[in-house]
Amino acid sequence: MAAKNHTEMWEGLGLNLQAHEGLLQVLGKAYSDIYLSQKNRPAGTAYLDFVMSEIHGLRIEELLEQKKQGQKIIGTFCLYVPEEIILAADGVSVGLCAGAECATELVEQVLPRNTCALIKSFVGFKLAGVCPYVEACDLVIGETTCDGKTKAYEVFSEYKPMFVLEIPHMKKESDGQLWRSEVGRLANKLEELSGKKITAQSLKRGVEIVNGKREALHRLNRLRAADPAPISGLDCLLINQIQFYDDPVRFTQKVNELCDELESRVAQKKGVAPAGAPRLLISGCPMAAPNWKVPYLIEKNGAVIIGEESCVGERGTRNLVEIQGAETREEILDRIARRYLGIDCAVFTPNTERLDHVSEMARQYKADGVVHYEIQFCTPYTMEGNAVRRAMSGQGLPFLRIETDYSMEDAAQIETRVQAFLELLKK
Ligand code: BJ8
Repeated sequence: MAAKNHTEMWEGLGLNLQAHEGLLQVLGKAYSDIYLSQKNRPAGTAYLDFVMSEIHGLRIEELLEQKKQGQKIIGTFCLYVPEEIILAADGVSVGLCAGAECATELVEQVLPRNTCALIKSFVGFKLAGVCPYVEACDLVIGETTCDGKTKAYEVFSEYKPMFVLEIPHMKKESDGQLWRSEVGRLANKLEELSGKKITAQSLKRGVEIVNGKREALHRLNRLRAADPAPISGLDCLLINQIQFYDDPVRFTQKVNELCDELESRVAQKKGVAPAGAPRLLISGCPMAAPNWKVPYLIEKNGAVIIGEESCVGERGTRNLVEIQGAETREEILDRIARRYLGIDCAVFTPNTERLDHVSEMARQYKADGVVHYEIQFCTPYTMEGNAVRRAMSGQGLPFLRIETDYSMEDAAQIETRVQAFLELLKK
């Protein structure tokens, strides 16, 4: 995919060059078939095309340059890891969740076959030696969210230095205290790794950067909900995926520029699909890059996705860290901890906030139907699927559950179900 030759850099990172080349070819083809074939895209999406064309090239060059300047590269797998604290330690945060099948045979030698595709994918990318982000990391932060991830990190720690955060599964006062102490432990670890003090001032700067990024995404969420939709759900998903790789300040600026363009498209009623096209909300498991299968099958059949209740979507970005009145390092860490414990991941029990949030998004964005996206073998989200169905039927909203993995084997079957669902919405 990359225009410049980065072979030397990839070799220096220890990538398996042949397997990596194969991956880039598959990715480049998928991107061209799914993204570049879209009609009426806003001009600002050229930035997304550029980032994707250099996702293993120029961005890695930047990271390696930052490393040379003494900054630490920190890999993460979950929204529970506060980027604000990484930035406050002068680090760079990169998301390592992966959305493509990779080295399945090798993975199944170290993980059970019936592990979710997301976990198999990140382990596969490491075992196959095809991810320059993993190789560039100085430290990888895991978390005790679902059992699959928790145990997979034990395996992963055989290959990379890891630090695992304990995430409570309830939200009682004692859970809040445990979580706050974990946030403090993370700050101490990052100070030790970077040799840089985390101060109230550096935390404030981290909060300002990450809040700015989330505010830009809130603006995008409001604009994309117009009818006709000024931008596709596929492009919005990609923006949400890129936020985990791109420099946060540049990303915020680019999203805001795109939003300026979307404002004028909304005013001119210029859409990517005709006004009145079926509007679907997606809810469920995160779709890490390059997992585009289900949104592609939905939008290619004439519907528009007007929101994602997902960690690669609004679940991850909706709340800001409120630091008004917090002055000291510890007070700001309190606020950060509070904000993150508010994330309504399905690993929590009870988790009624998530049902409220899906309902609120469906109402606010005037969804015609909801698609619940479940990665096969993901117990938390698959279990919650019934509760989401009940909540949606209480609102009179048609609901479709799709349980799948990262392969394309079931694409035709999913497409048929999507088409039948869209027919139902017309009635
Ligand atoms: S805060 S959703 S990013 S844990 S799909 S690995 S849950 S078996 S990804 Fe997640 Fe953090 Fe929660 Fe968000 Fe397990 Fe399910 Fe696989 Fe999952």
